[in-house]
Amino acid sequence: MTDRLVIGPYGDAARAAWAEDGARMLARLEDLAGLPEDGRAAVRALGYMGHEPLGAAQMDLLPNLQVIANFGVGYDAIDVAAASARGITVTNTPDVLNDDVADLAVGMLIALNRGFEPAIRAVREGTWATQGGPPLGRRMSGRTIGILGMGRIGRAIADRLAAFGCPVHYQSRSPKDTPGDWRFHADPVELARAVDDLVIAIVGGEATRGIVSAEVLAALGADGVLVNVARGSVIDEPALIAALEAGRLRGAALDVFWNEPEVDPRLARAPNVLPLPHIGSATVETRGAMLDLQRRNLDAVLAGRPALTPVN
Ligand code: 8YV
Repeated sequence: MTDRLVIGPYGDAARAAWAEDGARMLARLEDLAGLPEDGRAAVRALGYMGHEPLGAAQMDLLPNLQVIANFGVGYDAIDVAAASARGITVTNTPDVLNDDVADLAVGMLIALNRGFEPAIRAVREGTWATQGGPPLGRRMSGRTIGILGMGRIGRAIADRLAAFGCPVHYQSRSPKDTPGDWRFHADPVELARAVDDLVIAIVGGEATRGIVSAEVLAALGADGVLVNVARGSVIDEPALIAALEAGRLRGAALDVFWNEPEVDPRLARAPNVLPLPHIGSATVETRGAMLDLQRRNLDAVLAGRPALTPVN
């Protein structure tokens, strides 16, 4: 009976790697309860890929669990306090995805400001020939950009934007060691008021739920665009929909949503929204590096060594 259990919608390459490790695989968290008791008792290491809440109820189904290795840097789906109370180590996959998520955020900002979507449509639907090109976009280089959350990913985004000549402002719990001309704001509303566009790179979880409030959106203003590569939970989604529908915000590029993979049709279909299916880390290179780190975390704990990237 195997001591490794893996849960989540892994692709073929990852499934082959887990099979090499002798891991048992389940597609969904809810399948856990269907495992026989002796199979659950054998599990000492759990690899998790997903955003469904994994809490005390699931942990108690695995009485000998020593480690939960999350496939992702954000571990807001996992009840870390419940894990700690049970002596379970939780690990994540930091750093290996910084470049991909930052590349995507900058791409989203350019795509919104330059109007990629109406431009692509003009070619595909033939209106370029009949009605001329799409409406003019806006210059992205030089726009003042606010970054909400100056962690490792926020920093990678800001470094790229600095190269575009964009003045950088940011909000985080405390000022960070950044180039001298980057401006710190303690308050998200103040940050939104000071910038043209806002990029969200803050951690998810209860502490940041709804931090991008109606007030923040109002402060960003009708010429502003919003980019979210963090978690859907950080935005007050109904307030965002209202602002977009009323033209109180120029646009939003969203890689994450409240109820993903279900997306509110008002966001999925709005012409001023660029919706993406949570692809921040979704490259061959980065997903491979994330899997490697996740597997090495499981191996380390099972071998009695310290985890490589623990969060508790
Ligand atoms: C997901 C992510 O892990 O790293 C994170 O926090 O959100 C992503 O990389 C990935 O989509 C698998 O769910």
